[in-house]
Amino acid sequence: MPKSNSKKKQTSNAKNKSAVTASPRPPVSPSASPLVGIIMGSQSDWDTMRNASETLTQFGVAHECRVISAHRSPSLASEFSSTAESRGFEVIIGAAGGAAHLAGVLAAHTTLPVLGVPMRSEALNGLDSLLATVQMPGGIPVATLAIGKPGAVNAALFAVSILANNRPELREKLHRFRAVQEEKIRATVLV
Ligand code: AIR
Repeated sequence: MPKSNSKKKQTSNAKNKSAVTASPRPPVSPSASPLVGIIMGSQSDWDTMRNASETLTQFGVAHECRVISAHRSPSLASEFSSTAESRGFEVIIGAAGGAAHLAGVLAAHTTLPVLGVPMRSEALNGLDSLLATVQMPGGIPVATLAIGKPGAVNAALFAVSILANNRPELREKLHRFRAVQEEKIRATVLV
């Protein structure tokens, strides 16, 4: 992970944003001091998970996006998760489809909060991913969000809520986000 002299943990990283919008691949190390790890089981999950990355960027939250498979690269999954806390991460988002064990495996190796996002699968439309992610045994929690894009966006918003517990400026941004959201609904006119 590249280091930077920046003292700020939440940065609106312009370089990161252009990588997110211009590249079809998840950026591996988009910011110097990432607070949130967005981990996905395959490159094919990026189209969905870029929504999580873009939401965090909108809030100015430094994050890192990576492809790590619980099945195809199990030792990388345990290595990432078991060292995440000491590297300054505060929340991990784990997204996978089908036999979606990634979030659970990440959670098994850390006490950081792990948010699971089930990917919409071809065979079962994401029901397999949902059940594989949500049905954790008691003792190792994964907070599971909705299937697909709404889950990706909400995982990022949930991560912001967690970080906002001791960052008043993020709490304020969340209040503003909700106010704008409500204002759009109030202003909606059906023709
Ligand atoms: N996957 C990858 N390793 C383990 C799992 N469960 C998931 C990915 C992706 C799906 O398998 O998260 O949603 C299909 O991956 P691919 O690479 O075949 O497109």
